[in-house]
Amino acid sequence: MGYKIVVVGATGNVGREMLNILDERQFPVDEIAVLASRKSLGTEVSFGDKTLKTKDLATFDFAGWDMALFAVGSEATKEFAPKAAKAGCVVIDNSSLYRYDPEIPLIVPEVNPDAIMMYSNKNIIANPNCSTAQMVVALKPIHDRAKIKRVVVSTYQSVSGSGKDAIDELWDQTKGMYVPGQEKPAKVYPKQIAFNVIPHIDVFLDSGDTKEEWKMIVETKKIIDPSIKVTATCVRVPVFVGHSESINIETEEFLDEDEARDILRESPGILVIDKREDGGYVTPVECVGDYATFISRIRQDVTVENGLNMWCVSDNLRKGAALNAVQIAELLGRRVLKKG
Ligand code: 2RA
Repeated sequence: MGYKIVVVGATGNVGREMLNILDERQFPVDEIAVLASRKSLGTEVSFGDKTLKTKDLATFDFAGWDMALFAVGSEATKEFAPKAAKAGCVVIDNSSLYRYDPEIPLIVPEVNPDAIMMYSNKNIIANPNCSTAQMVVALKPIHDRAKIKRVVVSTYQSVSGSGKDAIDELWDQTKGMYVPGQEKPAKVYPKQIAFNVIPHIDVFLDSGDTKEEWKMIVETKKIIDPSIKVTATCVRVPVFVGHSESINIETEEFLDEDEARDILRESPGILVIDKREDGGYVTPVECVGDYATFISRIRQDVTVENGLNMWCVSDNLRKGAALNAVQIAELLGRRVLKKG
């Protein structure tokens, strides 16, 4: 016996990855429905060796369905997630809409699985921002061992985080020869992204942080520990898939780099590739399609009493979105619904 599962936003990058991962992990599916907006109605999507035709989100009846993985923007989520939840279908939402609601659990299964029991408050579970997900997987083992006081993170985020148009924009800009100083037409981003980096993701806040930076701060506190101080600088880079992060950590207790490396090696969801030689570290092109949060460049930060530096890379469409959502569905099945 399995689950009746709905994927909402099945034609987007994340929705398609959700279907791929449900199949790859042989999630116990009794029945699946793939939904899209009216403009994408009838589009065919793959689910393993099957081809599914998308149905209309606007008219879909969620009654009798077990779980709905939402991979649409906040507007559509705001309209349809409550309908699904009210019909008894547990919503696992990838948008930012519910992440900061104190009654709604924000979950990374390797980090705070017990929070799943809060789902019944509103029948909704929130998936974290992609840049947060990989970071908290890396932070949690260190926090458990030496209690993290402060995190300084710089991100190098791929364009797939902005969606298909951004991938097309980077591709278009890199197709022609690059002439230094010759600006290429930019639509998705405020400046050229090819051969460039842009220190601006999402909107600017009064604090001077961007909303992407604010998300990493607030979500890390909600998922791991509100006492952790976090400061972030989020940067868009000309990479198609795969977010990278330079993470500096200050802990209450001293933790040497070798012990930190051993702890991380033994921790769920993490692959440590860390050799002090050419190529002894992970780069974004190597993480694409993988489930792991890769960690390299683990070393002491000797400028403070108890400091560590590390490099963290993960597929932002997978651990950063679709994989984490499917892992939440697996956790919900194991702990709560118990079918399959
Ligand atoms: C980005 N984290 O990378 C944001 C949303 N996916 O653009």
